[in-house]
Amino acid sequence: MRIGLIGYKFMGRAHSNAWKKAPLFFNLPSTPVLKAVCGRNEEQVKKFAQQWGWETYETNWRIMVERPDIDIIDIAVPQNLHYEIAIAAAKAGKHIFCEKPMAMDSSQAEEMLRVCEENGVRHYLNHNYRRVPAIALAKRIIEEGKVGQIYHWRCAYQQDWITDPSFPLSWQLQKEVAKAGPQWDLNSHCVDLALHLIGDISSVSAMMKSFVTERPIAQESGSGNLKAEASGQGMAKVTVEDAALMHVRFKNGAIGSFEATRFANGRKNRFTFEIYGSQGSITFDLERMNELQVYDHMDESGYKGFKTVLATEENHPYVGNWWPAGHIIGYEHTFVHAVSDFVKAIHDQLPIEPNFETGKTVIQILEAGLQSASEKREIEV
Ligand code: SOE
Repeated sequence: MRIGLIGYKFMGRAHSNAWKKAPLFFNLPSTPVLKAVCGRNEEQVKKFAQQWGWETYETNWRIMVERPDIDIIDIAVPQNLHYEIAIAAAKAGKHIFCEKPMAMDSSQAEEMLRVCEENGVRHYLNHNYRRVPAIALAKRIIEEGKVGQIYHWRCAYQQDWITDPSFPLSWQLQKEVAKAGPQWDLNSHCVDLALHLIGDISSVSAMMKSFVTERPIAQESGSGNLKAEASGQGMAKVTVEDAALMHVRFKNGAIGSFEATRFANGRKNRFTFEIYGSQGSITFDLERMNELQVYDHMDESGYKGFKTVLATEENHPYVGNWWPAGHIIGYEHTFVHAVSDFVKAIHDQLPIEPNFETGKTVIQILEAGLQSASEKREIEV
């Protein structure tokens, strides 16, 4: 399967690593070939191609999606470009591996899904945390009925990379490019997992907050890896929120909370969730991503308590392909799991999630959150 990657910054690196590693660690029915990478800056994209082993490069994504020697288009650019690229790629008959958040709004998401279906191409949306072994284990435990009826979902995604008011106005802080702040970037992950682990959401009430409303204008090129440099051209308005809080009702009767912020000083990329049910409970913390905390309400009285399961044993999802038990894995491995599953899904014609259908639902919920915050009322989804 010949890959064409669009974008070569933070996610471009994570995806390149994944395509390279997947056939080495997973028994794939077809080997990904790193055919071409695309970026606007020729000097930089050429260097990237050489460093990461991409056979060729392009500087125009429209040329890239039409290339007959490419089977899969991997979209690793900001979300304002996903719609146009995905539609063109689907029309050109390419399968699509797309970074999150899927799109700028639900009508874009709906059309992306429709055009993929009409053209018979496969689509995968990279909410990579579903493929953290400990999270896949949480799913298994819930499906086995060990949590029972779920009452609560409680989730927080906390970062601190923009708390300094002199951090420049990078693309993530501009509405035209990012659509929203942590509501889109971080809560998209959280909502995807809530749908996966708990179930459908029926209503949303939300609150958004901006703490710093003006920032130095950034250099246009951006430097990737959540960094940016000021251009020296003065200040401009921040057009997205810095923090987003949501409360939801699930269709199965559970209730849930989401806290997504870039203003939690000291928290670099802390993603935690807690699930409380009639038979047991589960908690997860991305900063300890190989572990799952599991509470069994049926344990003998006097011996009840959360236990730490180290999700690195051979019978835990994905990890048997890596190292012996206890030899932990990290962030980048989730991308390897994702591309491996995608290659298998295409080759063996298996279903795969999350996909554009899931993404459309996620975007509808995030949108309802923005609407709820601006109208100050609960919104039915
Ligand atoms: C930045 O907030 C970011 O890189 C997200 O865009 C990713 O999806 C998340 O995995 C880590 O944080």
